[in-house]
Amino acid sequence: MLRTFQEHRIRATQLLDGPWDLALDPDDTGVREQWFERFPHAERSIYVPSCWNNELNVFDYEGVAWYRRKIHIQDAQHVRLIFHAVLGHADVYLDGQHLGYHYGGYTPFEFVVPSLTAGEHELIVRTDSTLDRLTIPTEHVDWFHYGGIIRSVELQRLPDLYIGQLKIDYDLHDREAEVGFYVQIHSLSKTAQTAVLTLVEGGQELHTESVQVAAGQKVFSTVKLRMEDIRLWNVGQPELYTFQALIEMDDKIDRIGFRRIEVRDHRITINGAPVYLKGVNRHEEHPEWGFAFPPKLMQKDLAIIQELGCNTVRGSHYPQSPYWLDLLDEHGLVFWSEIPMWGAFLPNATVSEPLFQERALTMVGEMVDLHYHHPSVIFWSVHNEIDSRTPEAYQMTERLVACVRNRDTSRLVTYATMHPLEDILLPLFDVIGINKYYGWYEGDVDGFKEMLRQFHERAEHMGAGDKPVLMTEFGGAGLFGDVGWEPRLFSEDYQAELVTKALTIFRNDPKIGGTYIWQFSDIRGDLKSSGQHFRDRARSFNNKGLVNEYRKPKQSFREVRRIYRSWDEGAF
Ligand code: ADA
Repeated sequence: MLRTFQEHRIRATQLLDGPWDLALDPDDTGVREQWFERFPHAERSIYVPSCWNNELNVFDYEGVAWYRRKIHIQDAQHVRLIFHAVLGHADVYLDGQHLGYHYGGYTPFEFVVPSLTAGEHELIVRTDSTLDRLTIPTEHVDWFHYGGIIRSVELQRLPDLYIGQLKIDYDLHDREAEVGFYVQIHSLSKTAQTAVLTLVEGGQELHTESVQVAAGQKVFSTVKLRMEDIRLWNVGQPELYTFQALIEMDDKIDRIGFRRIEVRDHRITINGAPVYLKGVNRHEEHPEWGFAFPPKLMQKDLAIIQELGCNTVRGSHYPQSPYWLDLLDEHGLVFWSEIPMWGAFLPNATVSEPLFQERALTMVGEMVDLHYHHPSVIFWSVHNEIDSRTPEAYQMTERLVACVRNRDTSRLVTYATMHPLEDILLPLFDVIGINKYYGWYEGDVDGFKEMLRQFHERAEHMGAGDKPVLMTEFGGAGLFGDVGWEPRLFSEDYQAELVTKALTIFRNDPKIGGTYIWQFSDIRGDLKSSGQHFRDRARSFNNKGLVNEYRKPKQSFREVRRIYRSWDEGAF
């Protein structure tokens, strides 16, 4: 299931979930034909969506893999194939014809195939999960990056005139909104057509108009409507509006929430009121599913995160599933969305490479497009822990921030720095995220106090002293079940004490607007890129979770629950 609500009532859609043929191609020798001639009956079958690294004997496989399945088309028709997420490089072939290529991992891409004939068709996807110096993330990354088709592939049947896109935005003044609807209508017809476009909300027709579409063309229709007595979305107050754009043979449904995001006095404000952010970093990952995280478990993650007393989640380190964001929208938690540019060991030379930058810009654009309607998303983050001390980083970051602001000015643009005392990027952002591990990788937990003192001074000096600062990562490992009388390194006790002390320090700093503990759950580590430093990944896991990888609570969970629940959102 892709969303918690139906996106189409008229358009016929089908998920191609289920068994696909899979052939691994470790030497990258195959052209498409050779592969499936060599494996006419397929090497193995794999359930899509999934990650192949969760199957037997492919635990560590990084490289090329071919997927294949048949699709059956009843009567000749136009079809749209949407790949909701394929890790790394993806090439798609239909009946031997190359439909296109996509690079990414966590955002959808699609192909429209007009007039596909009735009968059986062969769909093949070549995926390549290889990381190198110009992929995002690069070969140096500290989470297991997996391979495969991780979100559903969707087959839609399109009429001659169809809705290509529905984008909704608004200007909010108190409880009045000017709402803009941008509807893209495409024609696959050989003759000019007229569409009657209707906009509906809550069973009520808001607007109707005729739109002329020339043969084979697309038109944008812009409709501006004033809405009054708006029910505002906020933390713990998940007021949502569902809109449907309709033409005769087609429709598209989407959902938004009305709220205003700003910053004031080192705080994030929603609808004018400050919200202190109590959060965790969440990887959308599980030992059985990898990144193909099932909706049922998302519901459980949400329940645990709510139990913890959180009002926010950072989606570390890539755009997470729309289903997950639907849940956050519906329960009134706010979300930080980011692209997988993970920089702790990213060579500085890489950030100036045109291909690297182009990939990053595409990823940022696709992230914003994917999550644009979710009221829970209030931060767009462009990178994590790159070397933010250099002119190369500045130049690339300027481009990324401009790319976000060109698409969306209603949210805050941010990043997470690991060099707070030397960082030159502070002025580029609305909000600064700091990742630091006092009490784990460096010094004593009290080191946070001096670091923050110096940071605030420096931020002031750089003209960035007013910006809200969020502690976006801090924490330490605690091996599940290792409980004792004293806080030894790697014990649950040590982790609980470290996190508790750190939270108290941040809470007493009026310039800190919120905290995201590293991390919600233990995750699988990436051993290939592990240097000496990552010898601390016992069990090959990053063990800094408040819950283990099966979501069982550690002592730190109970301590954080006590603390977060005692903090009132608006009280600071
Ligand atoms: C970094 C990084 C995280 C994780 C963490 C850790 O801050 O952003 O992805 O690797 O360190 O556990 O060391």
